[in-house]
Amino acid sequence: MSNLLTPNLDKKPSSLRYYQEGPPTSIDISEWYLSINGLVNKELTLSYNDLLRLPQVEESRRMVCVCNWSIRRTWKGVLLSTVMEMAGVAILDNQYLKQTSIGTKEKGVYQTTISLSDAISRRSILVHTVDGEPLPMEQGYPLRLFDFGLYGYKNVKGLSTLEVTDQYELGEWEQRAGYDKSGLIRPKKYWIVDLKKWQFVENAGEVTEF
Ligand SMILES: Nc1nc2c(c(=O)[nH]1)N[C@H]1C(S)=C(S)[C@@H](COP(=O)(O)O)O[C@H]1N2
Ligand SMILES: [Mo]
Repeated sequence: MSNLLTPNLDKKPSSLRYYQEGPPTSIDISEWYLSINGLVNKELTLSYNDLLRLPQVEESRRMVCVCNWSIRRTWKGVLLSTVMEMAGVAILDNQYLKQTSIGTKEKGVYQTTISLSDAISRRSILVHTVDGEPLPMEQGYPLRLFDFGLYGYKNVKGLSTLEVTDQYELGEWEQRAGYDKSGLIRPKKYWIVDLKKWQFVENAGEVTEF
């Protein structure tokens, strides 16, 4: 399992620093479902075990935060394309995916909307495991949708609903933070946590060159 471990993980900025609505204090996994609804042919309600029984992928990919740090880790889960196929979704331009977190009573939910066709073409993953272990609560247990071409604020932790929609809107927390709607990773200098150095990223979108 050691090849799955992220170097310098202890130097990663705290998850709680960027957790706007905060992680739920506890989750009864037998009560948790991922709902997939909206412009679908078939609404889906998937349990944690349903997701674990679907075809899995495990990939080393880099996530980038809008506040200029980045970390490459090994993420495991189900391709977004797998569940979109199951829901009978035709992948069209001008279709979006509105993600909603489980959230907390005190601070409500976190929501963000991304382009569906871009997310599919970038092999987005519904992640349940990182470096061989279930996601810690602060990092999105039980499930987190990752489009690795987008900044971290577009990857909802503690996911509960995916709605296919034709409305492309900025979420309330994103608005409060002053974030851009597309969330596409921009070329600039980032602190690369796992490599312990600053590195310039030349191209927009997913960082694949290191
Ligand atoms: N539900 C939810 N998911 C979220 C956020 C949030 O506030 N709420 N913050 C995002 C931001 S800005 C970042 S950088 C990452 C941080 O992920 P980490 O816990 O793996 O560091 O989570 C993202 N996902
Ligand atoms: Mo972030």
